[in-house]
Amino acid sequence: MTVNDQGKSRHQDVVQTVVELFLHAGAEGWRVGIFPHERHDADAYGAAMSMAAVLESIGCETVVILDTTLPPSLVDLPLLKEPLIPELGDLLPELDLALAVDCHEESRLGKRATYYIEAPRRAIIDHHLYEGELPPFSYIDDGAAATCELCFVLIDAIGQRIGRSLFTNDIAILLLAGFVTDTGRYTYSNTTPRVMRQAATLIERFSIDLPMLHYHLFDRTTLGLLQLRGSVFHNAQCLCDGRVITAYIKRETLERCGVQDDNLANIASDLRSVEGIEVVLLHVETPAGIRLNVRAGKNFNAAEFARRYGGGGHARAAGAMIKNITLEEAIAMTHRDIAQALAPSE
Ligand SMILES: [Mn+2]
Repeated sequence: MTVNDQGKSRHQDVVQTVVELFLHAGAEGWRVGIFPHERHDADAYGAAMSMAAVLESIGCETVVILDTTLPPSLVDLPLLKEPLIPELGDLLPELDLALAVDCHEESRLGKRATYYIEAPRRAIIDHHLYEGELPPFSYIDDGAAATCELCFVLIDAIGQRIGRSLFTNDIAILLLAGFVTDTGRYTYSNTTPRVMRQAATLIERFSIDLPMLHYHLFDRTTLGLLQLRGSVFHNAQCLCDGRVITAYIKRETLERCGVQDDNLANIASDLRSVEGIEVVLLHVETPAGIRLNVRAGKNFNAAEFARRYGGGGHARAAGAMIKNITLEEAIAMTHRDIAQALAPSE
């Protein structure tokens, strides 16, 4: 059952069906395994942790199953359940129900997919676009800004059925974390009136330190990372009549600033904010070669450009590793190629 192409009453039916399943699971003391998508973000984590707490409070036993330890931006969120990480050697108990949150395809679960598939029953809470057949207990609404928005609906509905509210201060923090990250602090086009009403309700009912929550999720950085960003912004230059912005990061700068290679993802996106820019080229000197990060607006295909160098990715964000070449040579080559790619065809 899904809701995206159906009316409001249908939506209510799906919510009721999933609520009944959870109440039955609680009454029977089922063990529920909760599976957020791989490399979980705040929405997936918030949905998994809050549903674990709610299902426990109605009688279930729960396990939250992750593929990796928490990224730094999430370590200050409430940990309501110590997660199991099979890839780090944790053994999984037998499950009565597997619940996928913030995803619905097995492929989004990585190596954990086998545990999910082997469970005798499956359910889904998700807000991504879907295709094809889904198992019966699938609460998927691609009009929702976040999976946490759908968790709010479910937690509220379960509470109404049993006559006591199941929201807690920790659950409020987890749901808000999902809301603000998936909506980019309520700025993306997916922001719904409902998610803002839910946020208002949580802020009204609980004492939430919003500045601290946002600091941990978005703003926290290190002096080294700031200095690295400074050096990138300093060497950035525009090409092709201001349609392209290009910059580089030298190995020695990374070392001097004490920044890990995997901490750089946002810098290329930051460069995209420059007015009039259609394409970003960020060159990073790594031990394996020159990594090229490409970001593009809707009139340029970043993946196609990255494929010139054996890379790939998405139309808006792509990358390639250019081997056996110096930083200077790589920059000269990509500058020549981007000018050619953007030149009007004759
Ligand atoms: Mn999400």
